[in-house]
Amino acid sequence: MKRLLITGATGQIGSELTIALRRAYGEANVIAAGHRRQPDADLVQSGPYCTIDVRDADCLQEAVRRYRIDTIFHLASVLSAVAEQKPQLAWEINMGGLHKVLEAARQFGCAVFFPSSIGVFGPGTPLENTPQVTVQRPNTIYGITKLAGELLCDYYHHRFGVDIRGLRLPGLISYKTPPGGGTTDYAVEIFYGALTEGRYCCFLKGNTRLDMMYMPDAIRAVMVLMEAGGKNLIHRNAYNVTAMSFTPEELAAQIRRSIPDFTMDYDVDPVRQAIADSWPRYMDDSTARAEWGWEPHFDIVATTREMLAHLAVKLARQKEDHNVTP
Ligand code: VAH
Repeated sequence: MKRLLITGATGQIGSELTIALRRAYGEANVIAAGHRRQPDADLVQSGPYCTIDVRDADCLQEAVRRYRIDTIFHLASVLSAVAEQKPQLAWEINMGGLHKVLEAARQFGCAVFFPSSIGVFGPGTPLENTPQVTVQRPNTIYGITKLAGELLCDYYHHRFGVDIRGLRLPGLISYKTPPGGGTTDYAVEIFYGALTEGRYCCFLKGNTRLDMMYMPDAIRAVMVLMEAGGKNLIHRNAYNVTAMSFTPEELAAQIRRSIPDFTMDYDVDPVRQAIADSWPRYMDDSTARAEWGWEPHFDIVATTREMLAHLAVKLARQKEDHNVTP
């Protein structure tokens, strides 16, 4: 990989993946592309940035040509909860955008990273120790686009030889960007609530168990997968990967070990609860471990410690900037 394009670079994964890739491959070789959200200073000051609507094939191909791209990290997507509110837009962006990225990759000989999700599973899937290969009948538009995306990626790999690789990512926990409309957003919002108000009102039931991962583990998984030797990648579109599985109650208890007075109450969102209930409790990620050496580094204890420490610094800096700003 030498010249990288990241779509959705202003999102939760993209904003951190861009910085990590720029450190690894050189700032000038990593082109960040956003559309809806405004890029933050880090992103614009650390390397090239351009605006791309992934539904616009000409704009996408012009960027691939102009920047001599050889690898596309395609992160632009509508997340699960927003997708249920806007299913037509979700299909346009999640499927239409992916198809245009795959066409650009086919025409210009690029490799592609595709972020699939635990959302590809649904009713009928074994939700405990969910296998790499199993029943996949998602009943959310988000899950349908991610499953169709996996199949389309496999088609472009086998039919046109495009080097595409993907991960079925769990809920991702990070402190750098605010949550973007996903079902697992509670696992990020809870830390803001704990540090700013000492409390949080959770939109999922306290016993809702889901796979989760701290963002640095996700970033490392993407980079290790994209550098792995292609011949070993049998299940390339896409690998189950997870780092931990917990419930809101368990995460709250972990936070109370640092903030004893933290309290949580519940106002369950039926839409996001129904989505969460259709997703795995915990996946079997042994295939990723076997085919390209996946290994998580952060469990719930380390993630909670890291999130509270980094978010406290971020919030203090925002408060300072707010007080200083005339
Ligand atoms: C969502 N955070 O909730 C995303 C992710 C597995 C969850 O795909 O939609």
